[in-house]
Amino acid sequence: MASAEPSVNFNLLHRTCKLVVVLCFLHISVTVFFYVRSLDIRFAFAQNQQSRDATGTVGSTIGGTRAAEPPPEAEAGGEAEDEPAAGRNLKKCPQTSPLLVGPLRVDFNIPVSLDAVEKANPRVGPGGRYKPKECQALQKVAIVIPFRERDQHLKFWLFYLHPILQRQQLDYGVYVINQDGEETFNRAKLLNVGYVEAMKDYDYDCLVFSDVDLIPMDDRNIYKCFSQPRHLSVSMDKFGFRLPYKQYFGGVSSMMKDQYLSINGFPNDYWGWGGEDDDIYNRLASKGMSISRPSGEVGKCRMIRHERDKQNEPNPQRFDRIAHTRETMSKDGIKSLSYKRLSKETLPLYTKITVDIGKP
Ligand code: UDH
Ligand code: MN
Repeated sequence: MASAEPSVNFNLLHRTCKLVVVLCFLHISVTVFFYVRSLDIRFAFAQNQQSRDATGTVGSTIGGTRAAEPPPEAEAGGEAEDEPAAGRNLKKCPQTSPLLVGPLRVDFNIPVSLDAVEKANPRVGPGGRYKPKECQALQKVAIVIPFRERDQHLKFWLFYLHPILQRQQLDYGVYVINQDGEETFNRAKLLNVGYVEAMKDYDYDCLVFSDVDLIPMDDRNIYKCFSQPRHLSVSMDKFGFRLPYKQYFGGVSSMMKDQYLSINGFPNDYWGWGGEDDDIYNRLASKGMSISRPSGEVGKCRMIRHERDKQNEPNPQRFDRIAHTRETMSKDGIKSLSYKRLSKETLPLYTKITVDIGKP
């Protein structure tokens, strides 16, 4: 009878050991998972935040995406560092920037602070203005963002876009047009305000209109203008990386100043979500313009997931309105725009313009 006891103890010991081994294994797996994930995030940060040193070379902290090399158009002169490009007889920037790296990792789990974005982009001036100093930019681009209560999204936008836009060698400024008050949101009217306000600052020749929550996944998707109006967000994650329909013009688009003016800008009368992008498409089509687009590969982008905002419900009038663009476009547009500017803040990474645009 005495022999039963040690065997029970042995079984117990055996099971306890097994449990300990399983727990250890679980612990190691979890640790490895989070370690690999943090590597991923650090890599994404390094890749997207690569900066250029004073000589215009790409920094070497990039995570192996590109070797440091001086851009071919860089000047060897000893001019003052922050002297503007204009008036220095700089060579024109090349058609394709040598600083581009191609596909980018875009991740919205990284904590982002505006201070850190500011530090990572020392060449971006007040109001979110930048121009390359190694060459004369091919275009002067105003980037207009319609906005209300999306501060988290704006942080990500600034974090990702400033490094990309600098690598694209653009002379650019960022304009966040903030709709004041609680009335129904009006995206297209805010974009018209952006046009007027940006032109007061500088002789921009190209306008890029971007939602605050859309981030390109490839820096070869150049935020500039083309001989035809351009649709840039052609391959969004939320649509399974494809165009939802052929005429789709929402998200991010660009137009030369004269293209924009030739369609009388955008409609001011689309309150709430939807339809304004189709109206803009109709305006362009009615003037015989076609849409230029990057390839599906270069045009990949991510939208930061979100719920529908308050006061931006789908506009029930949108179908009726887009059926009559041709009749309404000459009356409703940039020529008939009216709004009240409440403030203009020249912040370190962008210009914030708060406006009263009225109500439906
Ligand atoms: N916007 C704001 N604040 C608002 C509303 C819109 O800043 O309150 C701007 C912002 O730039 C945004 C853009 O307008 O990116 C377009 O609005 P949206 O992002 O709401 O449009 P989207 O088509 O969303 O992405 C539709 C609602 C999705 C609901 C999904 C529920 N799962
Ligand atoms: Mn959105």
